[in-house]
Amino acid sequence: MENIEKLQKIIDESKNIVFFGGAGVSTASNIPDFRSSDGLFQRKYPYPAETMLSRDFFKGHKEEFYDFYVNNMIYPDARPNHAHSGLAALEKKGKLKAVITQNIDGLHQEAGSINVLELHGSIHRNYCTKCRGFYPLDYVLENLPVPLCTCGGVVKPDVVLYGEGLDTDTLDNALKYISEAHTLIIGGTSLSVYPAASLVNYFKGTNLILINKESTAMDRNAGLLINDDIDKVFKALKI
Ligand code: CNA
Repeated sequence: MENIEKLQKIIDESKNIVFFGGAGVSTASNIPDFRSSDGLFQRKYPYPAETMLSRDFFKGHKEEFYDFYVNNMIYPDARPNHAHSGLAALEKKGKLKAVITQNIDGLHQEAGSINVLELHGSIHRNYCTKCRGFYPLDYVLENLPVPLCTCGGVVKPDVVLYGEGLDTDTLDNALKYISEAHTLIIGGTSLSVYPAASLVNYFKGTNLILINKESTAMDRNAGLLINDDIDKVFKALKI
């Protein structure tokens, strides 16, 4: 409770908050993360999850890729939780300047957040590898095992696969928001996927807050460390 009061005070007094988050933000929405004890990386598949979500695997095994991707990364019934809605409310109040996320689930936007920088893309955007035409998620789900464009090209999710680079404009923008922030809240990320995780090193503001159920490499740098469920933490805040 003491930590929540401290966080509440920081939020009340901050005018330039930026949030940097990961898969742990959506576990309370029933989307498993990668590295928790019940995360995707603990399950048994024909190949490691990182292999099945790689650029090379997409190129060489499209049907297996889509089977794995649709069954493990797509949760059409997932709804935003208190963390998503709390961040959207902070933006509306003019306190939060950006949500920078490694998530691909679109739940921040569904909760009402406007300025969302998706470092790893989104399941909701899909494009034809031949003519670059864009398709929504429904099109992919309705055209399995391998969705094809009307031009005959293969449709690929606009998601950064292992082995692919991040969009440089999104990275630059994220870096700008973090380096100008007064308060940085890092939540629900193991901070182990690069280059995304290195962005937090550009923070030079006053309050570095870390919210995670487990420990991370950044714990010692945090001014306020909250080892708890981020959904519970945001539920307890008055925004
Ligand atoms: P990760 O490496 O799986 O780490 C998740 C972190 O969140 C861990 O440190 C957990 O301890 C922590 N955590 C889990 N649940 C909670 C909770 N309720 N409250 C607080 N902390 C919690 O995931 P990262 O995001 O760090 O790694 C980046 C990958 C995961 C990105 O490339 C994503 O695309 C990818 N991913 C995204 C989703 C999604 O979009 N929802 C789901 C699974 C994986």
